[in-house]
Amino acid sequence: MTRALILGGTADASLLAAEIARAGQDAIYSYGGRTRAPADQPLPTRIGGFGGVSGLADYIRREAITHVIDATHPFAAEMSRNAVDACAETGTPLIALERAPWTRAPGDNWIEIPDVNAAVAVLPEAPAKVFLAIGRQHIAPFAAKPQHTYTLRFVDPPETPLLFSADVIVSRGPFTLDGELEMMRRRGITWIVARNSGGDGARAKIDAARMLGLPVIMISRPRRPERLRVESVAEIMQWLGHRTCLGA
Ligand code: 3Y8
Ligand code: NAP
Repeated sequence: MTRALILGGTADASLLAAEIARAGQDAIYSYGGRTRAPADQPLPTRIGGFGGVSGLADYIRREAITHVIDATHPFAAEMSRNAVDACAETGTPLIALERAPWTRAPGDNWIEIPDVNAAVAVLPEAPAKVFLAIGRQHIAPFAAKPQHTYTLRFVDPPETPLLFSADVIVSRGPFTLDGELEMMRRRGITWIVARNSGGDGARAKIDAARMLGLPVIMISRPRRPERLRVESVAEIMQWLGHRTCLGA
């Protein structure tokens, strides 16, 4: 009897959960507990870490999980590593639902960098208006260049004072092109810092930057462990043994 664990937290994971619920497949949806009010899912849901590799392995055994689907974000590298190790330890089949990275289109002005710390060095010395679309966990390095006017975007309001003065937009996405264009024009944004998340939920800012001719400091994805990886919900359903209508 199949019982799947979805490591979720992304728009794609929500789409998968809806398909799995429609198919009547026994599954549990898991959030890391990063946001105060994560979106409801049509499946039994757990929230919070497992307690490392051993905690996840114990969970898999205790809950008699037969399949694990890593549908976390491309930057959730630790969760993905833990899933590979825990599934190897318990002999549980694992697959990743991972969307392709965004690629440059004609007109894009990207400066690609390996990690967020390199982003600060790319910013100019002269004061600029910078949109940091990288959430809250990795903004500390920007305190090194307080001369800029920063706009941050968080899912939840900040609980602690920021390390530098900045204007915070509280919004969980997905975002629209018109909304991003209006925000960037109104704030006179001249630089954007983004992670190469891929997917549609946060792509609008990249398209808006191109239309406005703005430079994007694009943080490349961290290396992820090798594991079976697909890009569509239909392929996950087939992996679980469900026939899906062709071209789904
Ligand atoms: C808790 C689940 C949906 C979900 C929306 C997608 C789309 C918006 C792209 C910008 C970039 C950012 C951030 C972002 C994206 C979607 C999707 C995606 C980027 C939720 C969610 C959880 C999280 C965690 C949160 C992180 C933060 C990152 C904001 C839910 C809304 C910036 C990543 O406050 C915090 O601590 C937030 C932490 C990890 C990265 C960071 O370091 O701050 N996501 N995002 C998941 C959990 O607890 O397991 O609350 O409902 C999911 C979404 N995030 O259904 O449409 O591509 O999936 N999320 C980045 O790309 O850099 C926003 O603002 O343009
Ligand atoms: P991470 O750094 O890879 O993981 C850190 C720890 O958080 C993991 O070791 C695990 O704790 C716990 N964790 C992460 N995802 C979990 C999940 N879905 N269910 C249960 N525990 C989870 O993860 P992250 O980058 O902070 O991302 C956290 C969540 O936000 C994930 O669900 C991810 O899909 C979502 N998200 C992240 C980003 C991003 O930019 N990173 C963007 C959008 C959405 P234990 O070791 O204790 O098990």
